[in-house]
Amino acid sequence: RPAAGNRIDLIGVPTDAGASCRGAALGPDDLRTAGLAERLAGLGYAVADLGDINVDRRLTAAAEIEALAIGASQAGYQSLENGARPVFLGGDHSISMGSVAGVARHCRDAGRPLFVLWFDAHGDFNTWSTTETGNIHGMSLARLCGEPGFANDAAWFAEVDPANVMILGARALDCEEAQLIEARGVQVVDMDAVRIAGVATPLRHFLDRVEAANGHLHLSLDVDAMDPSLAPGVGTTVPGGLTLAEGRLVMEMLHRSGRVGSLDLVELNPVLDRYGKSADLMVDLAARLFGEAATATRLARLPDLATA
Ligand code: 4U7
Ligand code: MN
Ligand code: MN
Ligand code: MN
Repeated sequence: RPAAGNRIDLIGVPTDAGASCRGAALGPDDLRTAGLAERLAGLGYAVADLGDINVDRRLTAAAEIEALAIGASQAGYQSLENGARPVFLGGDHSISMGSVAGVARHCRDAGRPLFVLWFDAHGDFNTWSTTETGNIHGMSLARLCGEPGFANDAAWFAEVDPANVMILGARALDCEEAQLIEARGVQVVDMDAVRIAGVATPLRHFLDRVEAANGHLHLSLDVDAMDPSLAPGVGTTVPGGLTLAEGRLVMEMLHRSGRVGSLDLVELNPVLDRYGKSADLMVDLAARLFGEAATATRLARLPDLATA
């Protein structure tokens, strides 16, 4: 059996019940077709594809999301308890209500602080009282951070401390959503900040905090953080996103930190994609996150972590 830390579990969570546009339910198979497992195995990991979490498609959207959240939370918790790193394949971003809750449960039981990097064009910090669309994928981070109005008193659920969350790549926050994010003290590195200071400096500060706390870092990668010219296969494109170089730099810094213990790959909509472009990009970013192309020369060029 390979050493702990060297095992990756792929967990498919095929749903688009959280979005207004259908198609993200096909995401897990599209990521498989793009060769995700093989690419990670090629880096030396023992990759186990645990298949998809199944759900009754006759449920209402909210009930489907809840059922999948329970399944994702339990599968992720089990994967971490087994010493593997769970990679959740979405599905729209509502799946993170379950995936991150399971990771949070593991961290609570293990006595380790959880940090979340929410890589996204959006804040996903709406609640049932602030939402302008009613789409549940726009509420996942709010729910995880303990906003009221969600059924969070279940055993599968655990909260995330908003002070330990950084949203990176934001450029489409709704008005009330932005107020709530600020009130809760979630750090936002939006695209204006990226244009001014780059991705490396804010990320370095965040990673220094994770390191100092001996924390577990979860990356929730919504591919719409990337520029739509690179990732056309998303239901909610917003112009002015991260470049390929910026996306890769983020992944390489995360890899070098050695702190990423779990990952969501979400919001891929194969129906809207062009010749697998967005799926390929997600596989590329995931591979970088797990150390592809991480030569000593390249890593030496990355901005220093205070603790490195
Ligand atoms: B995603 C939105 F109004 N804020 O709440 C909403 F702009 O997971 C978008 O980040 C949510 O893609 C986007 O519906 C959710 C909208
Ligand atoms: Mn752990
Ligand atoms: Mn999102
Ligand atoms: Mn988004």
